[in-house]
Amino acid sequence: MNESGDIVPVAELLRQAKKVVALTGAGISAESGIPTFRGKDGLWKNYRAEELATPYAFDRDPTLVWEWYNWRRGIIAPVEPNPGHKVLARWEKIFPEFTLITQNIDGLHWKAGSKNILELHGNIWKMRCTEEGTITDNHESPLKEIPPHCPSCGALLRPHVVWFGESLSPLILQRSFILSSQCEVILVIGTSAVVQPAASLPLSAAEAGAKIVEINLDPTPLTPYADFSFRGKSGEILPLIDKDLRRES
Ligand code: BJW
Repeated sequence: MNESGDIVPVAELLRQAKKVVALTGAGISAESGIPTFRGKDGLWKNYRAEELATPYAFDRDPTLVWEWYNWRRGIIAPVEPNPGHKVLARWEKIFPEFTLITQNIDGLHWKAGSKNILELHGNIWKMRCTEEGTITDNHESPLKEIPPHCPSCGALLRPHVVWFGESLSPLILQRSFILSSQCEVILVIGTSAVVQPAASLPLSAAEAGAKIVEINLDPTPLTPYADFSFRGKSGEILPLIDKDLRRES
């Protein structure tokens, strides 16, 4: 593992690569002002995940769960993508095959201009009818009605996100594993790498021969498996790698 934080060999690795995957987590949006989940200022320091991000919590108290999402939508709505998001959007244009797999539901990668995104855990700006399964875009913030109801059938709407104990979209998950196992480099950015099955993607990439480049403020369970590990802010490190890529390309 290279923990020196040396940009040059990573830029060189990327320069040779045709198939690149980036897996992002809450850390990439932290510099835009969105709290992460775990850690000292994490969203779950004050709210217990089991109380809010589970289907059982929603069945028990949909109003409480929607109030939490309404609060988070209010935080996310005005924020802008940071330099980390923007570099990933640019890389979609320079690599022959670049796939962005995100655990984030904040929509900031779309806002930064990325187009080829696999959202593993859904999107906070979408709602799903609990009866009909219909998915609709909804950018209202604050929400006028809590909990909101389906305009077509009157049933409860829920956030179109993946809670603990729920399955991820099989199509998105399968595509994520296939692309990870085909890439030459996987960048793992701003995730604590503890939530499954997302945390297995870098390992399946490595098993198939890919190099792992991790960018995180802190070490994670993935760090021992990383070929290159950068300790720092993704909004600073990604632009440095990008600058080196531009310099010699
Ligand atoms: C910076 C930075 C900066 C800060 N720059 N870095 C196999 C084994 C064990 C358990 C399981 C398993 N399979 C399934 C499970 C159960 C469960 C699970 O994984 N539990 C573990 C916690 C143990 N998984 C599930 O239930 C999943 N479903 C599933 O697998 O279905 C089948 C199944 C079910 C049950 C049993 C078996 C099979 C679903 C997981 C859904 C996760 N949903 C959430 C909420 C989404 C909606 C919402 O947002 O409200 O997704 S949980 C939350 O965690 C959210 C995130 O996407 C996800 C990951 O968090 P992330 O992004 O890593 O954030 P943090 O805060 O943890 O980390 C931030 C990192 O950034 C830190 O490391 C910082 O250092 C760093 N950082 N600033 C760079 N500027």
